[in-house]
Amino acid sequence: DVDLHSQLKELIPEQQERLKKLKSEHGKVQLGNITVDMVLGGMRGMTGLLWETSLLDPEEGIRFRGLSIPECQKVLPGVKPGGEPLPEGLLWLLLTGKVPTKEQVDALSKELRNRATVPDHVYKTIDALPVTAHPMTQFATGVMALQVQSEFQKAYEKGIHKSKYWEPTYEDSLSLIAQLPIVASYVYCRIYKNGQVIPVHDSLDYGGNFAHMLGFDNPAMLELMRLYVTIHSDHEGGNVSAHTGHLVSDFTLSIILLQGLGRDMLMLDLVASALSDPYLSFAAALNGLAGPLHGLANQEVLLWIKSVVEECGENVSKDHLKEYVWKTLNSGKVVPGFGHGVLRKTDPRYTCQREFAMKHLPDDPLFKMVSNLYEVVPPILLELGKVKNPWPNVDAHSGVLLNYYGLTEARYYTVLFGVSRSIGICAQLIWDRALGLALERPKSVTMEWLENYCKKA
Ligand code: NMX
Ligand code: MLT
Repeated sequence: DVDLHSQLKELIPEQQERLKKLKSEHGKVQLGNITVDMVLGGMRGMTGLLWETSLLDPEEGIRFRGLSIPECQKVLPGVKPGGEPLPEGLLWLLLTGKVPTKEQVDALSKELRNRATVPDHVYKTIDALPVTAHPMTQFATGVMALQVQSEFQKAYEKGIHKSKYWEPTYEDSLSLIAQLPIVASYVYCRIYKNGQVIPVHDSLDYGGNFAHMLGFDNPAMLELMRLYVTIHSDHEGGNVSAHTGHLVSDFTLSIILLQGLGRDMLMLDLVASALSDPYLSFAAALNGLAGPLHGLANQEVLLWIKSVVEECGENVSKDHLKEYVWKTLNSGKVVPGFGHGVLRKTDPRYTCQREFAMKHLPDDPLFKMVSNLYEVVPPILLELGKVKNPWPNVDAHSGVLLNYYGLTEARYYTVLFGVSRSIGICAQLIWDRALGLALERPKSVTMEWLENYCKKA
């Protein structure tokens, strides 16, 4: 069967049974002890979420439905045999747990193209913002404006039965994933190309089409975009954006654009209400991704590298690089692209981008600098004595690849991350609804509560 929806329909009852069994047979099994350090340390190391689509191992990195990145590169269909994986194939894998055939992926590419239309009011909403607004602000605002179309919201208002929640969530999710490259490329063209937008191509795949709409038709850049979207799609459930999307699907976060009294005004309206639709949830996730310790780090890395070039030139020596790293640290800043909340080794997403660079741009001076940073930064971070993971993460590498193919506008990079992340967040959101996962509401305590508790412990 080439239809993703029918595959999912078949799978859902067996997974619902599986969860029921897990709850009834093992509901009381303990998963670990919570320490005060964990409460004070951003819940690091605390197992507290169910996330079906991917799992992160601290040493080995991410596995999508059990498959590592090199395995995905091997088994997921590409445009040509041996090519980079098509993100649609990954979406299929995340949703069904099965590796799709090329035929299934082609059908999904077509379905996404068919859903790729954006109503006019979305552009007008974005246009109400100053062109100088950060690309992530423009992008998230566009996503909020898309929400007007939500099938889930309409169905909920009509009184849909909870057993059917997953169906309009599926509809919204696929439409949202399909629409995002259009909104994202609109933002790009608005800011950097005087508003000259490029329409959706009528036969290209998802990643290829996105690169095309940004104005890039070099086949290597199209391959890079397929790889980029695939590896940025999902990183289990506890990272800031995925967790926000999952959590906020229990709360409505709406940005309302008011165009009254002759001036534009942006107002943030936080309404507590269960079951926010995929548009609302994903807009919230984007706002989390826009933080510099999370998705914005890809922008920060390239800007940092460019500041090195400005000060020391492209062929900076390792000793000079060391000095620059220390200067960054001594001015109270982080070295962007290094470290991680869970990983304790080099991020395999970094490694596969490094392999891409060695194949396609081995002599690029900025790639050489990234390679030198790989040698120079970890020992310095270790010397600080507090950094738990001195190794590079995904963001340490992505910018120089994009820059090489002409996508040089670093402030835009997190939008690319955002488009990619929709695939993981939406896939899990469909399962959240299919499995009827509980509203998330952990307990918080005060310092006084902790002090009293510890006195008695
Ligand atoms: N440069 C300088 N200091 C660092 C770095 C770094 N790259 N990484 C960690 N530290 C510091 C951290 O700020 C903390 O200092 P303090 O106790 O003074 O607050 C200390 O080391 C311990 O932090 P960790 O437990 O190692 O890291 P944590 O889990 O808190 O944070 C990151 C993880 C990713 C936020 C952190 O490593 C970081 O700030 N890295 C740079 C930004 C970055 O690359 N973010 C992208 C992550 C990937 N993504 O796309 O989301
Ligand atoms: C991510 O891709 O979400 C980042 O690596 C951050 C994380 O996993 O915490």
